[in-house]
Amino acid sequence: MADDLRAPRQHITATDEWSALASHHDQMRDVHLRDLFASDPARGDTMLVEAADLYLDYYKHRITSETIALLAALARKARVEELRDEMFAGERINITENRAVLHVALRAPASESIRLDGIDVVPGVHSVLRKMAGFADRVRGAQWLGHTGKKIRNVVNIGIGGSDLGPHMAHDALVDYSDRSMNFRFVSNVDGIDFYECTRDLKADETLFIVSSKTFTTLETMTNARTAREWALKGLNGDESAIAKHFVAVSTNAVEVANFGIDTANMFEFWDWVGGRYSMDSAIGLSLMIAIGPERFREMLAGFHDIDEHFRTAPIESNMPMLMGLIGCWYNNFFGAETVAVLPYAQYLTRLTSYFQQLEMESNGKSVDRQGNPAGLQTGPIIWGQAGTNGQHAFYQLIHQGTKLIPCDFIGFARPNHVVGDHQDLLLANFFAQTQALAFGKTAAQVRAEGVPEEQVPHRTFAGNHPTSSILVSELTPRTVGQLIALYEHKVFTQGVIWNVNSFDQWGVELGKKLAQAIIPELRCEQEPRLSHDSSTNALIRRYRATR
Ligand code: G6Q
Repeated sequence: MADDLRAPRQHITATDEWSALASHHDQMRDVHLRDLFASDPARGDTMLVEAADLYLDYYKHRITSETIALLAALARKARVEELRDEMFAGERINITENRAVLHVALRAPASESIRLDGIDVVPGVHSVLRKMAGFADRVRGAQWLGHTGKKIRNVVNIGIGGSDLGPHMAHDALVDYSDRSMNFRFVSNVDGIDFYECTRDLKADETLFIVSSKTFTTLETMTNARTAREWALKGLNGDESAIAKHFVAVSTNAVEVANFGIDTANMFEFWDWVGGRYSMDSAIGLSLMIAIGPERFREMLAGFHDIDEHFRTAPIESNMPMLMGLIGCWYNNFFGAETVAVLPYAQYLTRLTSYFQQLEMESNGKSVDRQGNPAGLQTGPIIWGQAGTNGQHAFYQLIHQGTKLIPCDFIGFARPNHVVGDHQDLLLANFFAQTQALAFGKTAAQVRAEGVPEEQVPHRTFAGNHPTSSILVSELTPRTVGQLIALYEHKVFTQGVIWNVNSFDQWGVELGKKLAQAIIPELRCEQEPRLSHDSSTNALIRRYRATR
């Protein structure tokens, strides 16, 4: 079936469904949210969707019920539902790597079965989960001790990209559920300062390194892992036999794990059908599981599964990830919006935006379609943002009064993890007020009515008509974190299908890696190397060698 994905097809922009949306856009382009709300006071009743513990309010979008109907027709034309079913059925929809895309199997209950080439992958997933749980419990319960018999107090995940951003983000999101007597650190950058800062106050005999790498060949991770090995040996009197108690691996590559010197009995496996950026709920989440415990980790998996089920079964018009994906296409492809701001009103979610940055930009940052032709339309937007309210005192100015259209996702929680005075009401009041201000702005007449001097009126007028989605969740828990991540995973999937790109490869990261390999010896060699790059790169290398 997945072979169909390569077959020539009508370009989505040449379909009647696209043309209908283009005509509809002509009518909607200049319509203001003020008018949409004024002309249809009951608008809100239809622009809400709930899925598990997530509540999405999409009233404040420059859409009508007709827009949703036309977008749903587009999704049907692009075969979003069929492709989704192929993903869940283990078809090799990652066509450029000839791989299935089965992160949904990572959170399938043991009672379910998902087949890949006729073999059910769910038992293997649960077997690894049990192995992780046993290990996490032993580390947390001080049954797994360091080489000198000390309790493990520090866990350092070494990984990068998909092997770092997910566990790091989720650890920070769920730190309130973690064992606070332990330290969890994440080393990713090949800049030695990352390793230095993460380990400078740690003792080797109390530290466990988890080397997380799907391939176990990634330059940054292997460099940091070797540095960690030296660091640990130095702190453990050079005793090589100590390594076994202080290093474990998460990988698909047992051969390289063994070559590095980690006993494969201490390797936690995952599979090539799990993409790096879709892997935080696989063994890549081992550091998180040690932090929050296996039970909480399973709650998070249940949250992912809640949204998988919603995505798999809800009709397009009430399917939260599909709606978010389609509304994103509306701005990206018809209004020409180039970016999306993700603004979590939750301090624990400070890393969420950079996690989504990889999820969305690595998945849909493509300019070639699945047939190998130029994509012929705008694909993935730039994702950016940071936790509110801080951004309000910084970049929100541009969203409110700049010249760019920036759709925003606001994310907030009704109940705080800890009640601190009346902070929560202030936080949420800001969230709601920002979406209001962005939508409705402030007219020149309103500004004048406040007695503002005439010369200041243009400066203090807000055009409004800036669209926002509001995602309100009852509480930040492992389960709701799982739900949120799955929501965005499936939103990205929906958009990738509309744009006809392969959301599951990432060839774009390859070129720079290869070129770096050529430059490394030129920086290391004693004698002045003969350089044959472009003149700018040659000059940079010479300057570096002369000034280091
Ligand atoms: C994610 C990408 C990429 C990958 C890293 C680390 O989807 O593939 O971010 O996760 O390059 O790769 P390894 O896990 O193989 O070290």
